[in-house]
Amino acid sequence: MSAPLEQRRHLATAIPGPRSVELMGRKRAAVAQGVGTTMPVFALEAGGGIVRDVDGNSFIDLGSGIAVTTIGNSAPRVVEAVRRQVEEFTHTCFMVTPYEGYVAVAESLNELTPGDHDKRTALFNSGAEAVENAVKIARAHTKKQAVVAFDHAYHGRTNLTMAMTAKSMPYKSGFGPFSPEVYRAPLSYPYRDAKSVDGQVAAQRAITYIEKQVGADNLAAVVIEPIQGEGGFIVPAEGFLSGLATWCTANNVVFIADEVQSGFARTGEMFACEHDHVVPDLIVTAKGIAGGLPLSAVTGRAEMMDAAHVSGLGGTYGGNPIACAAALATIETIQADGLVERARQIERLMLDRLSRLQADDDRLGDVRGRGAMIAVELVKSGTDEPDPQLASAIAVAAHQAGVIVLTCGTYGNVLRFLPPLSISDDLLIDGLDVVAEAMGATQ
Ligand code: PLZ
Repeated sequence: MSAPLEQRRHLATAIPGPRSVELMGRKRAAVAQGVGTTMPVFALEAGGGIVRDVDGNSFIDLGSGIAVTTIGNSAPRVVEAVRRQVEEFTHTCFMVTPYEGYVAVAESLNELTPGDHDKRTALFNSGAEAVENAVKIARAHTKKQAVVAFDHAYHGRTNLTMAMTAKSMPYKSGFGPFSPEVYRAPLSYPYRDAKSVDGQVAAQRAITYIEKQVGADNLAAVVIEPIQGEGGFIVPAEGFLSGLATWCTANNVVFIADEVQSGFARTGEMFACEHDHVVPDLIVTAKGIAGGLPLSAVTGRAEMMDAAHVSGLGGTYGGNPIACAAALATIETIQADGLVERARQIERLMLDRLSRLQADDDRLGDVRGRGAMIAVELVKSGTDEPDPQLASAIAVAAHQAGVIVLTCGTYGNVLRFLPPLSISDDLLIDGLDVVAEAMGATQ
């Protein structure tokens, strides 16, 4: 085992350093430009709350590789489980000769996801692939075709999930035509909705739209992120998700929660829909599920999951044994280390710090989120007009000072914080101080 990574922000060179600059040159010459870069620094090692680059710079990680390394990079139980599995076998294809790890992950997900009904699980590789499969399952179960997604939604980059994703640039522009029978309904967006639009009103607004423009008789599934990720960490008003779920049940429509970003202890519950006491018919998980290894899942009501005929679901790598070993170790880590509670502590620390900043600076239009999924929506002073330039100026300044932060939002004006739950309070406070300083410097 290599020495543990020192948990300290440290800049050894200008950002990016010379070795990263050289590697960026090679990237430009070898990798398609469509695959973008948030920060032009190349990672060498990562763990706890730190990512160290090839020039010896140590960054505070407030991104977790987009909400993936929730339990921390190279988390000890994951490293050990993966090492053991790699030595035993790396792949057989679960559809050819099955193995226990896959079944154990399915059992865990059936147990951990909301609701005590009979459940089944199928495993895949990426979030988008799992969302696609959830839609396949809903169509097979209802024998209907239409799918409703929401304003600001993000569900992936495959053809069907591009259709379900709201934002054109950079995700969809020029890549159509998109899958048919996908409709978009209005979301509950408390910061931008009129005061009179509470959760129930927003749910009714969406339901009316769905009934009038799609028709429950045609609708297989409503797919929603319980807390939106790429769309801006939008937490819907209380009553919105439950209103939709109730309507779905009454209308033979499958209610699918896309918890790819919000799942696995990230928000201070194992799954974000638990905050609203909503039990989805199908729940899609990925990202935080396996400590960084590619794995995703669809878990849901047995009668719906089993609607797809034998061999109708699958894929060469879905539920790869190494990823399954990592997932089991990840789940064990969340439970043994009390990481759901840790996410709540992180929420208190971040909301407290960011609300104090907001009190002195009205460009922080909204501070929102749950657990270790917290964001600031930036606006022009004295207005609610989105300010994407400010968001990117702050992000770039934070990067230069040694903090990894990401932006998001339909208008690109949201700074989001997704620290690993393995980060120390000291690092988190230092990271937020850097962000605050970056914000101050733009005044
Ligand atoms: N559903 C809610 O957040 C992935 C996308 C990064 P994949 N979000 C990060 C990018 O720019 O590609 C995501 C998500 C939600 C689905 C997905 C898709 O998951 O594993 O990236 O396919």
